[in-house]
Amino acid sequence: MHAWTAPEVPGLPVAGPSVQVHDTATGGLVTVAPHDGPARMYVCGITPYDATHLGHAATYIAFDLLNRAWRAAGHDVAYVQNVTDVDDPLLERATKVGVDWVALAERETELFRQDMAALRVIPPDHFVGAVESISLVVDLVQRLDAAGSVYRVDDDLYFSVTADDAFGEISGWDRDQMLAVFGDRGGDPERPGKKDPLDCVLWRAERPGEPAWDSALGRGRPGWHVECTAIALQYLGSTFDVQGGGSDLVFPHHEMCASEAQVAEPGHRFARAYVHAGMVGYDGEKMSKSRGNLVFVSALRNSDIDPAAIRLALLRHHYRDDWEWTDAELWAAVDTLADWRRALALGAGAPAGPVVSAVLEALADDLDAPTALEAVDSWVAATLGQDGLADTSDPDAATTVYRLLDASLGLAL
Ligand code: 5CA
Ligand code: ZN
Repeated sequence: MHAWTAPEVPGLPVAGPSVQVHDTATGGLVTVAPHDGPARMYVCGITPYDATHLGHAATYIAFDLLNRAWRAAGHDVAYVQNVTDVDDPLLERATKVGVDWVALAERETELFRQDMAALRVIPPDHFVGAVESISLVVDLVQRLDAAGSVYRVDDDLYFSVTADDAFGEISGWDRDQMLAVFGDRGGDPERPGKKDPLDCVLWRAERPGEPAWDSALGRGRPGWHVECTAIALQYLGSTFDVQGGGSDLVFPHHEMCASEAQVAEPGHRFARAYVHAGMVGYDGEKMSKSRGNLVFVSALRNSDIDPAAIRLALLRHHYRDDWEWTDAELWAAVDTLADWRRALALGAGAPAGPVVSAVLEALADDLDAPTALEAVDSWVAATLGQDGLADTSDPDAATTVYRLLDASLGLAL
């Protein structure tokens, strides 16, 4: 499917440093850089039944920082994102509100595109729906079957997690931890007939009233995890640099994706790094569609909030932290942007070189946007505040800082 309109990304006067991010699988910082060709990134996309709340926005902006840090370091980037446009939660919502599931998915996906464009998130090169990927999923399930890792419960097909010796290495969790969340995150640990409670559905046979497609696996629809595995393998190859998403995807989603891929492509690690954004909360709980405690990007946009202020408010938090959205932080961001625009309107200002280095270094160091923003705050304070700037004033400072904010932070002022 089509993505959204790409923002302009201006060039920078200097190249950024090589980029390090926190890898969940190893628990430490790793350098992420292309091995041959572009840097390759897969970020798990939305399930389009209730588009873009601020938690989604924070996660996609985090990976947008990585995209921009890679570009600043001189790399080309190949970026793929899926849309889970057929899955249980989407079908349940469509039934509940009495709309056609296809229409619901299309409407919410379109809203997501508009939100991402407004927030100046660089679009993926491939924005791929599950429905349009059914043949990829069927092929992959057949390969997994040939590798002996698929079995049947009634007419549903399951992946045997014991087929991958490395199962568990992404989350690092023990079985009790896995079992504690599996049922709440799309799994069915209690289903009779499974070989291991943690095994996951690859192909779900048709149920009355549910959509289904004819295939060599019988009539049915894809399971969730295998959708991302199939799309990533197709568009990025057997090994790529980063798989990303929110921390709610560490287990089972990214664990299952990795195991399925590693059974289908023996000897290849799926992603070199697994990068996870913290959860944004609101009113004391994780912001989630099932809890209904949502603040929508589109609602803020419809109230004439500058999307750059939304983006700035989100960037004030490190992407790995769990934190709570408050309206006060949004209003603070609105005020900050007014100050920044005043400083930039002066043209000349405090020397730009140090703020360029500080921002690029902070972002290359595990996407540390809060530190980058502090460097900008200091430049703004120095530019607005000082008498005696004349001696050190940089006549082109504003031009450089504009470009810096736009290219590396996605803030086009
Ligand atoms: N379609 C699947 C991924 S394949 C899915 O998780 N969809 S989602 O719509 O539920 O979430 C989309 C992305 O937003 C995921 O990366 C998810 O981890 C992230 N996300 C969801 N809720 C939050 C939240 N409260 N804070 C931060 N990120 C969130
Ligand atoms: Zn996914």
